[in-house]
Amino acid sequence: MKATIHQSTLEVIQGDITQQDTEAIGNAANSALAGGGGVDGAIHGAGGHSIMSELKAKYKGCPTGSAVITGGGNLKARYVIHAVGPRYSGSPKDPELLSSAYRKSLELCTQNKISSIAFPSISTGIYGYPVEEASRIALKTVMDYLKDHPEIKLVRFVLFDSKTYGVYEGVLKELTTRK
Ligand code: AR6
Repeated sequence: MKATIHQSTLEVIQGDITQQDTEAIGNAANSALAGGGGVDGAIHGAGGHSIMSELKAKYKGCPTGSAVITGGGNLKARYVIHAVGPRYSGSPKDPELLSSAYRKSLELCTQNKISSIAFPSISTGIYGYPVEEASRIALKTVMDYLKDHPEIKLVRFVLFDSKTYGVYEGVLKELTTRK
């Protein structure tokens, strides 16, 4: 499903983030930037060792709610933006931190003149964030950013499984048909 947000496109699809040809892809990383399972493992696996080498050379970790950028190694995408979402705890800080992880990623796009990015569903796997709540935060944060940042032409959410895709699609419909 696609929606137009001001001058930009916001899209949700079911698929594999490692196969996306957007200029950047987002990663759901941990604050040690140490690699791991889930989408992080898939991105490092497909992108090759240069991504971890660059992370180690340039950054000493990344706080939760923030993001760092590297090249994309063997991926089609030229850049990977490693965002660190919160481990779900039920605290009022969870939504703030999740929103901030997306916003900081988008700010890195603006700073690096990246006009298209694909995101996975940050925090909703190993970190246990309930998908509907997380999808609302993710989509709202992106929509708010796109309103002020027409330089970003495309944001695509790439959901791995059909259940998560269905939730994102439903929430995007709701957010874009509301007056
Ligand atoms: N493409 C798109 N989405 C994917 C892919 C893929 N190839 N593979 C998995 N997903 P998770 P988190 C989905 O657990 O909850 C790592 O160990 C997955 O189905 O990858 O933020 C890190 O190093 C789920 O919907 O990320 C951290 O330690 C979503 O991606 C920790 O996990 C996010 O699930 C981060 O946990």
